[in-house]
Amino acid sequence: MCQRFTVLILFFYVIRNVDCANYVNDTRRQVDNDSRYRQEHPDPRRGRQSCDTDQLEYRLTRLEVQVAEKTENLRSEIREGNRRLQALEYQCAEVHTALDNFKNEINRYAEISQQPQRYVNEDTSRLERRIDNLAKGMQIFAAALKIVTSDVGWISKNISGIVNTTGTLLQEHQNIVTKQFLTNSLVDIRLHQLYPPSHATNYNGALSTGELLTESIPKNCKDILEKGETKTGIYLIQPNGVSKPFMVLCDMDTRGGGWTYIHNRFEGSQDFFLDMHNYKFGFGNLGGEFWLGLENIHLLTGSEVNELLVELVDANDEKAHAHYSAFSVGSEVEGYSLKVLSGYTGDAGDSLTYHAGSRFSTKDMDQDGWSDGNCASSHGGAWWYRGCDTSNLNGRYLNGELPESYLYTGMYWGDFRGAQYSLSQARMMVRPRDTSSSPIRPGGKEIN
Ligand SMILES: [Ca+2]
Repeated sequence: MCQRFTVLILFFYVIRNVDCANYVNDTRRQVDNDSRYRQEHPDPRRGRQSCDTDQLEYRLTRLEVQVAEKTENLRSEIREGNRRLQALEYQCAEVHTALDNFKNEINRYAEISQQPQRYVNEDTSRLERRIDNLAKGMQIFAAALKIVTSDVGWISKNISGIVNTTGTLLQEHQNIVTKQFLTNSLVDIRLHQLYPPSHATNYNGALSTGELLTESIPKNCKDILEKGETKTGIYLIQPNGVSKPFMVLCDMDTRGGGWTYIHNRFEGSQDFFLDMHNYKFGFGNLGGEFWLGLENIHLLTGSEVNELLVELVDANDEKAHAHYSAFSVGSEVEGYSLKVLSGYTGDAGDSLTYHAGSRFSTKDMDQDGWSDGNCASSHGGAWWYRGCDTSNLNGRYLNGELPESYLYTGMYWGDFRGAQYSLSQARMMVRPRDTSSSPIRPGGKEIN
């Protein structure tokens, strides 16, 4: 049993090491080749570069996610190995105890056999046979203990090896392409497209002042749509007053298009039970599930009034939406509050206005209106909590009806399927409000 377990550990250890080493080397080769190819073969068709960089971003983002998954798998195996090692050590302790019991029994029988006068009626030969059997049993146990001890030694050695390899892998991980590196590279590439080498002086100047960038890079997805880009996808934007552009996912198809995603969930692969640091700067993958980040959401919505579109899908693929004609998130100083929210229309029900004006709370930062606790930590999510109910699209991805004990903990929208239900898909998108629309009156209702 112990030997089979050791072989199993070794097998996983070897397979994982080969996988991870190959993956790191492949990734490096891929990035080096792409970089070398671009240098040696500049593409005269500038229009295609944007498409290529999108593909590069998508591919590298996927690779980054895969490395993270492999690393996590390796960590899980180490934890499992440690758990099994502890179980084995416990079994060894039990064997030791059994051996001690055998020794005591043998000593007792030996004592009896040396005092025949007290046990004159005992069958001496029967006692001797039992003693012989016990002695054989002891030998078997001793042999088994030797094997177990050897196995424990092997497992300990293997776990040490896995720990060392994991350390090496994590060091290697630092050296491969990261999402931040990728984003910065894409920004540089696109700036290079906007300002070719013949305008190097302007290009460099623009980087330091941001003036030329602000003029040339779209402010949001609606701006991109109005410039003629009608394809849903990832684009570079730079809202007013922002020094550094960033990437966003644009929806150019829904309800007129021009929507900038701030939240997207559809499969549960991304953990959303994260701290304020993650919610501030964003997490996930623009090509998959993600939270854009409170800072970016504030930059997008803080200086002009935006619409908010919330689209929901339940486990039976039934859809619903909630549209708010005015939405704005405050600054960090304001607790990234749900500063403006009004003008609900839709068929999902209004499960957000209840929270209007509330600050954003995470499991490590309680800014909610519940004085006895933290809604974000007790309900497994992060949201603009006033109280702990009505909605939380950052709750746990549990997909479907929930037992009563899971009330309020799923990814839910109270007026659509209730709080004892976790939706299958949810996305939130913003778009600058049409300036020809009616102004917003304090208190949330529109002036007609
Ligand atoms: Ca509280």
